Amino acid sequence: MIFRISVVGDPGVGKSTLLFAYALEHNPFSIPDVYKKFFTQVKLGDKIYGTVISSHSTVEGLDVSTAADVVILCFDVRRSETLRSAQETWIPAIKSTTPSAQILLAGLKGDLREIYKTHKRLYFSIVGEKPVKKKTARKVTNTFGNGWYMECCGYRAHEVTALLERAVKIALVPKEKNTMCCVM
Ligand SMILES: Nc1nc2c(ncn2[C@@H]2O[C@H](COP(=O)(O)OP(=O)(O)OP(=O)(O)O)[C@@H](O)[C@H]2O)c(=O)[nH]1
Ligand SMILES: [Mg+2]
Repeated sequence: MIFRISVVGDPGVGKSTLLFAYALEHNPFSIPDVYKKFFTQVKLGDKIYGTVISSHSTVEGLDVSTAADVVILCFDVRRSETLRSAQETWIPAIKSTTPSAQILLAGLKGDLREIYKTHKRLYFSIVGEKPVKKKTARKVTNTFGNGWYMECCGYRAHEVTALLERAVKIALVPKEKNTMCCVM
């Protein structure tokens, strides 16, 4: 069985960095085209799942041909407008083009939240707004009803791996069962 995972979100939220980090960690001897589509193997326990990962920065890039089992919908925790865009633009587009896809919301650049905690004034002077609250992001998951939200920093291989593994775990369970039993 081969799963299809699509990593989507506004330009600049960190999708390519995330995929490059994953590819480098797990396929260090190949140079996959993380900017479009690549094949990888995701290991869960003693099982290996073939997975095709694609990436899109505009909703126009989504259509039936790009249908995914799981869409990792990314936003930048530093830029609240990217979460708004996830809610107002991406979720409706995913629902209309690939209604069978399950959505996992991902807050990228999680390291910046830590910088905010330790260097509030400096962070403010550079970014000009507080990081998006986790609870605000979780509320957005109500739009698609499963409560799945994860944060990750694209520079930390273990966090990137955890995100991709989570997506494959979601793909393993049919949508109807996932909505009946919400795991987080
Ligand atoms: N601090 C921090 N910066 C990041 C992280 N991930 C990506 N960036 C930076 O954010 C910028 C955009 O990252 P990309 O990975 O190119 O973003 P993208 O979503 O692929 O952008 P498009 O291809 O334009 O859609 C780059 O300057 C990255 O170095 C992260 O986890 N933490
Ligand atoms: Mg990119």
